[in-house]
Amino acid sequence: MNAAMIASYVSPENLRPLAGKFLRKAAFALVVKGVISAAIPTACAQEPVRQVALANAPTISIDNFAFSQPTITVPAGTKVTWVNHDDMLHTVTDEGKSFKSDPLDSGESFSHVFDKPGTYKYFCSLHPHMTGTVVVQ
Ligand SMILES: [Cu+2]
Repeated sequence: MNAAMIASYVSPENLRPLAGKFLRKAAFALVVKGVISAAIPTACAQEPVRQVALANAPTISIDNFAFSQPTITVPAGTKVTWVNHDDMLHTVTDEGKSFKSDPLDSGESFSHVFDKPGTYKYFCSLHPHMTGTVVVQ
């Protein structure tokens, strides 16, 4: 291979298609990166805050002789609050006897902090057909 052959091989005409392909790839990568980095901050900024708020202080309503969330799953250390919205006394009573509220009048609430992982089935001792479960992870 002589100098003239090498020169023609690496001439701009030969390099241009390669360079064009490379530049298109690079531009595409930048666009994709831009779209992703533009989308991530909003998703990351909002999601954890909402999840933490829900995870830290879940509230279960008692309405029409039922617990509004029959089953909830929370991390250990979570404080769960029940609020009675019925015009009727209800209790929140653990089957395993680890917690038990006094009879709650309309508008009254009861809270319990779940420190130990496990499945806690509870009911209303005045209306035992009212049941719920707290799963602590
Ligand atoms: Cu009840």
